[in-house]
Amino acid sequence: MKTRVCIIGAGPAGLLLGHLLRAEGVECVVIERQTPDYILGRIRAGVLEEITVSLMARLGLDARLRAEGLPHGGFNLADGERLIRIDIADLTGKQVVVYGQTELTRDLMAAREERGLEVVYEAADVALHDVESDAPFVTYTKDGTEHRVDARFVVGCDGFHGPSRKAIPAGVAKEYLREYPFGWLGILADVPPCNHELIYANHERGFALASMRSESRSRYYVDVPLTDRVEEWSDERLWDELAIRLGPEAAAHMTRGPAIEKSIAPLRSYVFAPMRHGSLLLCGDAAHIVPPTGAKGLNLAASDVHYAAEALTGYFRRNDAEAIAAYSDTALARVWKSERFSWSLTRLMHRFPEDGPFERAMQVAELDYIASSRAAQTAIAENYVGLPV
Ligand code: RFL
Ligand code: PHB
Repeated sequence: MKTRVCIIGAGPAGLLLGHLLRAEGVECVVIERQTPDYILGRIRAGVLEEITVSLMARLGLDARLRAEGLPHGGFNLADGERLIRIDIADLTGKQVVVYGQTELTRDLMAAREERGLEVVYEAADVALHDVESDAPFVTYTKDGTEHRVDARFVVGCDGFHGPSRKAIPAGVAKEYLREYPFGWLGILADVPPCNHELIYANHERGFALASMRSESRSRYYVDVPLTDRVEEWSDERLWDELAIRLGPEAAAHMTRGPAIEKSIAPLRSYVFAPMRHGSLLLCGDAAHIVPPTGAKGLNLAASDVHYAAEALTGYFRRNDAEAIAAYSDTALARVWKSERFSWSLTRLMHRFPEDGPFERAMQVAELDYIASSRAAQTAIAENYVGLPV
């Protein structure tokens, strides 16, 4: 098969990019290892920035998002008894939308046929070839047959474990990594949320987050040592722990219920640079990971895709290669700012095992400052709602 852009991975980044290119008349195909059901079974991000919402709107695929998404004009930082509300609407004039990654992906998947976006699911042994040349190609096997896709560009949207990043030689790349000494244990349950806005809590027993997917579906997290296994956390133990860490006010409004999903995700900060090598561009988790504190992962994937779509459209419609050449620098400038925000909010809201009284005093001082300063709240709100693209 011959096409202009071969996209690897049909997560949110790959599907968004595919739809944006199709909307501009740029021929492309998406190659994905898993089945649609497998992808929709993954419970991940829940908070959308304006960039993500606006890309869905530009595609005209935002009907359900508008109808079912919950606009949030604020969120809360809790520290012991204290609750600091960050009024993002008042401080920035913008808001975020609570709408699950699963639902966003479902909307993008559902529009494939109508928009003529070709996605090959269950493609095994995906491999990239000749990415340094102007004629790269991708091979894969499906149903026992080997296939080859020739393209002008390959875009790696294949997440942290995909093959795309590995196709860039170590000699030209640099990796930045920070691992955290805990993971987030998440629970999804069909119970109403304990609060109408998100609460990020720093308790002496550890971090907790109260989030949601809808008025009747809640998502909660606590941080746990990396050695903990999900089986050690019965629903009851987890609800008890959430009630303690989120504080008496939230606990009083918390409805318990059986877990629909429960899993532990490790936390890391990771950046791979450059995000382009020859004819290969990387987008989303394929190039970077943020800890979930701040809800940046999916939104960063969306901003990468925005830059990549602009660059590829410019190349095919106006014969303009400049934005392709600048793609890595453009995307990384925003990536690093989100990395910084996610890292600093993680630092502020978690109890690190190596921390002593000094580090705790620094957290208290920073939270005091945030509570009393509109400037500090604005800085947080501006980052939370999403920096401009
Ligand atoms: P994805 O969603 O990982 O999609 C990548 C796609 O590539 C496919 N793939 C391959 N395809 C072909 N051949 C191969 N060899 C392939 N290898 C992989 C995969 O099957 C998949 O379909 O990356 P993308 O599109 O860049 O989107 C990024 C977001 O998914 C990610 O940033 C966020 O979900 C991160 N994240 C969270 N972000 C938040 O903002 N809030 C959260 O609560 C949150 N929770 C999470 C998360 C990420 C997690 N991971 C990756 C372990 C929880 C988890 C468990
Ligand atoms: C979620 O609802 O899954 C969620 C919300 C906010 C975060 C992380 C995860 O910062």
